[in-house]
Amino acid sequence: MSETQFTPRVFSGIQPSGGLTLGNYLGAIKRFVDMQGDEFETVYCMVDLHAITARFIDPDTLRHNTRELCAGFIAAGIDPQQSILFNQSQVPEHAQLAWIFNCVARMGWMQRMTQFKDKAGKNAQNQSLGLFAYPALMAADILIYHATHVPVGEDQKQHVELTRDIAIKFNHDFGVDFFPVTEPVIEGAATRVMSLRDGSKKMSKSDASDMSRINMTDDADAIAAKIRKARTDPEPLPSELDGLDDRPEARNLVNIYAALAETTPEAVITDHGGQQFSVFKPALADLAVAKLAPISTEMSRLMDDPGEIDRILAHGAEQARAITAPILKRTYEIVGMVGA
Ligand code: AQP
Repeated sequence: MSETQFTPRVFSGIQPSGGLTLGNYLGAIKRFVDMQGDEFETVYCMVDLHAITARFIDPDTLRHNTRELCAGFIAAGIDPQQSILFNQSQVPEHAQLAWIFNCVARMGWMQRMTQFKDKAGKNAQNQSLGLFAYPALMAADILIYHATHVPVGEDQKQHVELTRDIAIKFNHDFGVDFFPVTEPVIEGAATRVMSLRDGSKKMSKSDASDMSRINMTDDADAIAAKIRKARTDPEPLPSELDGLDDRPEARNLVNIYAALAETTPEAVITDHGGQQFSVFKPALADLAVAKLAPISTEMSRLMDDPGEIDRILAHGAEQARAITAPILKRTYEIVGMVGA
């Protein structure tokens, strides 16, 4: 383990690959907000270079998604005065360090990444090289800040472990103690929000069915309709938490309730155990609307002034580069690049 004292610094990012979902909010953004404060420097990124790995998005849509994601961060409580907020492509050191990490990471490590297998499916030969190399870019995103903590949803755990392996191998190969061994922060009741249509699948912005997810831009009627139609089983909620063990859809709704109410699944079962879904779902819909509607209203207000969003992102990129430029320069020196 590292003996160097690194500045406590949080980095995390979200792809502007579509609209924000409740999964992104509960698994990531809400946690990002919780980590703002005196304990850490906080750096949050719209990872637009990642967003083109699965396929190129229409350019206007990508620009819209990036601005909307920034609006979502701010509407949910990320304060650009307190956190650095920017889009990845404007800080070139991310991609530059990623190249070095492409040369650190081993093919065998990358071939074990389950996200690539899930996204590529049976069509791996036809995927972009960028999708395969995604985790090395993610490691660069984190380590170009010497970030010590990364709040993510459960699905990103393996990528953070790979980031740790890359840091350890680089430090070992060059006999330095330069990159921190970053800690994943995977906490809370909703580290893996599942699809509303299939309790075995993660809620995702790219799922073909809009009914599978709650979008952060959905209005109250859409949120209530999606929760009402969410797939469940015919049994009432159990009176003990372990009664949810083989009931993934019911478990998902309880977890969502707990995360939105900032309580535990145990407490939700204490209050709602024994209820039919015809009673629990409207209670969940009311809670979701109460928590999400103010965010979506603020998002659309911010989206009325895209120039202001662009100014926030440009300022964030400048602040980010003040951290990343010296770290890249030192990396190049360690590796032996003349002129670094
Ligand atoms: N369903 C989820 N539950 C909890 N956390 C989630 N996250 C995503 N979905 C859930 C967390 O959100 C952060 C950003 O994820 P991302 O947008 O970079 O990529 P992703 O994980 O691939 O998310 P999506 O929605 O499934 O995007 P697409 O469809 O474009 O691939 C991460 O911290 C992630 O854990």
